[in-house]
Amino acid sequence: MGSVDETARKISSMEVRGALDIAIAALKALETVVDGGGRLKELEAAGEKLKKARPTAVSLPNAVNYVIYLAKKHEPDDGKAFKSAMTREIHDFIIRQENSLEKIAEIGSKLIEEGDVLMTHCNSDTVAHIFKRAWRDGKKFRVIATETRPRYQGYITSRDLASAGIPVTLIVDSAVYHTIKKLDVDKVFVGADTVYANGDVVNKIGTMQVALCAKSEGKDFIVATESIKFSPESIMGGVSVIEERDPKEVAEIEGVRVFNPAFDVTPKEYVNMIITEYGIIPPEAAYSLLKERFGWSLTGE
Ligand code: RUB
Repeated sequence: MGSVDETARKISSMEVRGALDIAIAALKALETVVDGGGRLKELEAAGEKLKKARPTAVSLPNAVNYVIYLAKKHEPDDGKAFKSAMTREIHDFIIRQENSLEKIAEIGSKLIEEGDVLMTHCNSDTVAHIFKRAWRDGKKFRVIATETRPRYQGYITSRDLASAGIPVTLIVDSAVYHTIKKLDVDKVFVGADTVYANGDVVNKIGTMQVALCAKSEGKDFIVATESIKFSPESIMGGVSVIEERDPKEVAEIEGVRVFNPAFDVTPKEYVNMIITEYGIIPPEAAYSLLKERFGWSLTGE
């Protein structure tokens, strides 16, 4: 289980971060279990470890649960058949996730217009793919990236976009409202860690503040997410555990308590649209997408 332990450690410590990358890393770790001759029992044990690595992004349990579903399907197969079927199916699932990223980039890039001023919060690979695709297509625009305290994922976004040639302006998180007005932001794009069946979106702490500012100024607030981040449990009212990280990430001041939540929930009323690999949907359509795409997990198999 070396690779499983190592992957769980990297996810917890945020060496691997971002909801899609977390899911893909978990899938690759489960592939190594299959490779080492592991079957349903071993995959279940590995899956539990991986799920515990970080609590909020539903892409992680969704990825693990899908592999367990496949393992149950193939459990009657003999060792060799099990291994080859599981290897192929997990591999195909990873490829589908990577293709989803490209599809969302293609769909989302069409929403960007010449001369746009765009804003983003945190670091979403999905959003970065949209921006880079639009830039490659020849559109000229600029991006405002929030710093994203306390882990500064905005630096990753800024460097990534700048290296693709996209003009980027970095701001502190508290400058969002002023900047939307002063620099005339047209649209806000963010990623997601979890999307609930009612259309509410869980993403990096501060996302809701950005959404409030966007709504107050009448700007589009757009969420870009692969369907692996939709939460089947939320159909029955289940909600994500909002991760609270080490206070030391924020500050160490004697006699002062620090509260360090890593995510927040943006209610659907603040979300204009969700871009998925199946197309653009209004947040209210999250339930239908879940029923259509997560049938395998909703049957209780
Ligand atoms: C990352 C974050 C990202 C989503 C989507 O938080 O909130 O917006 O995970 O990312 P953290 P992606 O840095 O705490 O993991 O589009 O890359 O899946």
